[in-house]
Amino acid sequence: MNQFLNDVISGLTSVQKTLPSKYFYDEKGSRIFQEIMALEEYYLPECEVEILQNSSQAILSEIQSDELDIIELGAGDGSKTVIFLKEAFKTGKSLTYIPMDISPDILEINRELIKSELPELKVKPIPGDYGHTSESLKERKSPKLVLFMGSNIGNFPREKATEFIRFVNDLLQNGDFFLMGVDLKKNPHIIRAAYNDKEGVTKRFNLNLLERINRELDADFELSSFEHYGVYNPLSGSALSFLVSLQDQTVTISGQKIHFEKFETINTEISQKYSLKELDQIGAQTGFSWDKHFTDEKGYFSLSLFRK
Ligand code: AVJ
Repeated sequence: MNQFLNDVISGLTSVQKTLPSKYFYDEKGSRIFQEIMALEEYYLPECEVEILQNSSQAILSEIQSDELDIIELGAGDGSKTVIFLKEAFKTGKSLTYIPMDISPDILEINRELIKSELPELKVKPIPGDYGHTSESLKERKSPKLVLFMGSNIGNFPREKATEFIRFVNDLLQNGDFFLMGVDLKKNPHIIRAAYNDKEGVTKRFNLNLLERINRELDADFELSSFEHYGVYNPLSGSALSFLVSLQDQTVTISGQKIHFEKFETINTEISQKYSLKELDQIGAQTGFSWDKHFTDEKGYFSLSLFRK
């Protein structure tokens, strides 16, 4: 069974056509995402790095223990986490870093980076997705700190995000911690611009999803007849990305025909934004006893620490 094909067909035969954003990240998509992270308009990474540089010590001082397992969900290349790990190392705690990611390739890059910057740190990478690896996580002894950075939580709609945080809470014992990077509600113009960059990198990122379907699922999307559309709705706090069909057209995917009306849209991504108040509520709803927010100077982004 091909999960990718199933997900694509099921998304494109829904009344509102959708495609899951997790499929953005093939090799080419991951490279385009690196370009997004370097964009002037895409403020998220630099805010998170600022917080890591200024607040890692304060975050660590909340965690009183000589030993600590640091588990990172969706770890990626580890280039931001290493800032935190260096500070953690300085505290003299006995640390084990457990990066998890669906991509074994990125875990290899992560391993190299950590090895060169922190050669003495114990590292135990686990490849796989969150569901499959939760058992091995539960087995690890406390105290634990679970990291979920980069506002990856934003890719879940609100309800699913709460479900996910409850799932994380379930992996923890009383006294364990969860540190989550969250993009905050702010001037809507700034959020809108982050998903509508001048150079059109985000547009390429979106269109690569169709290109990937052409490559991997024997499809014939005509890329020039789809356009990128990004909006932010301050009422719901969601930034949404769409691909708009510029004409009435039929596409064939592994032998299956999918029809697009002129200006019909495919929703390709949600990037949900939160306020600190909403994060407090979510923390309480998902079984945490308290939370504390560490933000950048401008108040654009939060590293929120939750204690079970
Ligand atoms: C990696 C999910 C945090 O939603 O901001 C960037 C992905 N999409 N530009 C985000 C993304 C378009 C990003 N996350």
